Amino acid sequence: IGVIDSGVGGLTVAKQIMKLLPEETIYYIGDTARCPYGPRSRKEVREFTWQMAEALRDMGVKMLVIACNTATAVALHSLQKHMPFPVLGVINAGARAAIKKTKTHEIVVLATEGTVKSGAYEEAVLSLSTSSRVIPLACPTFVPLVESGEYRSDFATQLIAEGLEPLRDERFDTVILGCTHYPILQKQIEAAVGPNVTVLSSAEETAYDVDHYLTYNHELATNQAPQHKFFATGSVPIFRSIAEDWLELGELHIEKIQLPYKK
Ligand code: I24
Ligand code: DGL
Repeated sequence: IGVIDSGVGGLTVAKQIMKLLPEETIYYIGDTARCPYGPRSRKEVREFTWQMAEALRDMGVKMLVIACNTATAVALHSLQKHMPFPVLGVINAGARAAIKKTKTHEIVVLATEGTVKSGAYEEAVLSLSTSSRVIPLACPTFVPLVESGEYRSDFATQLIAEGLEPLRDERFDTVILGCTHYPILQKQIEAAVGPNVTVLSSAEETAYDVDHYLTYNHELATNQAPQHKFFATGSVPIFRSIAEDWLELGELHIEKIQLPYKK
């Protein structure tokens, strides 16, 4: 299974897939040299995402998961049309889970600026449930907060409260974490929105989608010792320290990759 992301954040999605489907082999590309995608133009994000998909196509994956919400928002449909294997994104999975959960049909989506501007979550939610209302909120301080490593501090609690301030007068019962990094902040976001609101991670829902797809198509792997491979466009040692800390699988196979990729 190929997994692509703007950097290391998509490891939240990769981890959920590994947990649910431990016999699958993951090939992960993180475009760490050009991360973050959140503030970039649609054109750039689409081009970079295509380069990663083409690299994994040339490596022979059986399906592709776009772990990055920003990349899903702008590149999912074109990749689904042109790649020779199924392509899943993180947005539909999160939207579907929210529809199942909500009672009031008022759903908040927290995401990067790029994802919010694209309107992709509204589109996904409304295509499943026309009676739902989506309240999108860009939280541009959250990715830098996670990447600063200070996400457990009092400062973090305060920054999260400030970021969610625009929701003060809104009514909603469900929140979608529409960005790879936000599951790291899940506990604090839950505390900020209170006990009557369900907070859903697109990362976890995407793993269920992958499972359903492979089960239904009888394409599940049976490999007791899968040899995952990780590729980063930027520094391998930095990628290694974050990935090994996060995945807790011991020493990982990590290579530097150049995009566009030459076989
Ligand atoms: N978390 C993320 N990105 C980082 C980070 C982090 N540094 C500390 N932590 N850095 O994303 C991004 C900077 N780039 C520079 C170029 O090379 C790649 C990295 C979220 C990770 C989600 C799995 C905090 C941190 C960590 C380990 C696990 C989780 C985590 F160090 F939040
Ligand atoms: N991976 C991105 C997302 O899920 C967050 C980091 C970035 O902006 O590149 O939207």
